[in-house]
Amino acid sequence: MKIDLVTIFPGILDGPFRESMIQRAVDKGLVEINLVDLRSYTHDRHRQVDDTPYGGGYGMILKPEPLFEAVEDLRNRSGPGESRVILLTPQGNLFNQGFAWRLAEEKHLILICGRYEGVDERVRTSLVDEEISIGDFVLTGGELAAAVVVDAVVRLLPGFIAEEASENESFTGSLLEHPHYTRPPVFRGMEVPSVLLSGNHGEIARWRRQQSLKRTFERRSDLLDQAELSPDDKLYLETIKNQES
Ligand code: 9D3
Repeated sequence: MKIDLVTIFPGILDGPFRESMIQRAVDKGLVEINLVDLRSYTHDRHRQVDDTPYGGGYGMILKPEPLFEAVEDLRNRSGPGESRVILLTPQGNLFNQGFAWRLAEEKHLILICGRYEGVDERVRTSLVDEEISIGDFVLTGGELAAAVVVDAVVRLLPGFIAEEASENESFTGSLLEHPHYTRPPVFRGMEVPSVLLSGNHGEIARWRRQQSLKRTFERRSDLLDQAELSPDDKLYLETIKNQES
């Protein structure tokens, strides 16, 4: 897979990818990541990438010319129809694990990091295939959102981690994790649940499943609607609900 990130602040994205597990994926040849400075696609003396909004108002808008030139240049380096152009914007579709799985199938992603008050509407309507937001909070630009998307997608690429670790986690349809413990068995008076020290693998699996169900019920009951629940699971959830009332 190839990922191009188009930004006016390549420095923001330099560190996150070079420091992390993502660099390991690059070293292994699973993915090629390019930081593309939007300013290198300007032709004027001031290397201007933004301008004031028509009709007046506050803030600046990313101009269409450098973005079109950048994306067209990057696209030409892949085969026809192989590139998917994505704009990071607060108005985009909410990113989730299913979205990440879908993007992990692509050959070439071109991620445009929005800045200022936004991008010229013609970029949206005739250059961009898809718009993504990473959540309902306000960032100063799309760079950190793009880093989140790249991180979530690259770890799904075949060869990144032991397959069993990722295959079981569609997240949609899954539960929150059970509690984890490691040594020591007693830390500042806080004990590890004795079942985990028992060596009884059937009991341990049952305890973990019930802890997952309890946690999901308490914190994210919305996830239970899509979860695959066995008759035992449903019985256990009933007993928790009855305890509450
Ligand atoms: C004051 C005007 N803002 C309304 C809330 C518009 C605005 C434009 C651009 C606010 C933030 C930004 C910069 N954010 C992004 O480019 C962005 C983002 C985000 O802010 N939250 C979640 N996901 C994303 S993806 C890109």
